[in-house]
Amino acid sequence: MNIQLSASVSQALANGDPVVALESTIISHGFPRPRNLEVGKLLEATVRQHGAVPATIAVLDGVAHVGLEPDQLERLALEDGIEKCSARDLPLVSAAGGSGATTVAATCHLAAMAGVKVFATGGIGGVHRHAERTMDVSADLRQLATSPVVVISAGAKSILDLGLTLEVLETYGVPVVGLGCDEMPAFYTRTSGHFLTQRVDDIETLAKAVIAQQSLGLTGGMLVCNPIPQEAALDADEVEGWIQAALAKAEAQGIAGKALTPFLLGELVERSGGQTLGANIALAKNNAQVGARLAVELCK
Ligand code: PSU
Ligand code: MN
Repeated sequence: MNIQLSASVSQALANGDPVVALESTIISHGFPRPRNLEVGKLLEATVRQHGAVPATIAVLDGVAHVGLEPDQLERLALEDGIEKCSARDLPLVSAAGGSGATTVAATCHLAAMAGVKVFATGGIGGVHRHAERTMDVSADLRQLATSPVVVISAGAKSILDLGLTLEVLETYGVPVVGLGCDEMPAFYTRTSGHFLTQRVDDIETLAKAVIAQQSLGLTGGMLVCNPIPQEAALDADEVEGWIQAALAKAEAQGIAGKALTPFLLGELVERSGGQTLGANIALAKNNAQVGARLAVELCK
């Protein structure tokens, strides 16, 4: 078997109890060691505190795991050679017996296969700036259109073109809903200037929308935009400065493809003198909390 559920996830699903998927690229490629292990544990603890079972998803020695034991989470955070896996990388990493961290796309796919309906992350991948030239559009968007999973995010970093990202999500028929907000949040900031067409203000209404999506025969996922808590938000102009510098360096070094997003994330940490890390933890925790509350509501 190439996919394995942890004992706690398998039991929760069998009992109809709430489960929240968590991605692992945020751990392996999003945070420096050993902070990344603390973040992985914190997100799992947050999900538990709010009444759901966490299912961190990753590939270890060729097996796709939905739910990790503490020693497996530690391997993921601390081991060298953990590959960033989007959905298309899963077959090859699995066949080679390799280990990989799953992106939003790969996590959505594996969560859906296991029967997990809610997934909390930090930010999704999307349409990169100048995609009209590079055609760099994250597979996260296509997977959101395919896998029946609700993704709780703080929007997307403005290393991307958020306007074009919303256009592609519209084309793919993915519902995008602001949780208590009218604009697509830009990860570190609560606003972006890009307005959403749907908003909900409470988890009960969000859960009703998820159930309606299924009963209307709409087969894909949903993107929930949950802005970073006010007290953790960063200054938009300062963030834009770091992003411009990071993008210029990537262009100068010819960084493209799957290496681009991790490169830009690393540059932001460095250029902000680590300021981005605190914000990133705050928003990811906030999303884990919302994910758990939604999963609980959906089980009622
Ligand atoms: N954006 C972030 N943090 C992240 C990622 C994106 O702010 O950790 C990761 C997620 O795992 C996301 C992936 O699914 O990068 C997108 O990569 P790409 O653009 O190569 O599809
Ligand atoms: Mn890409």
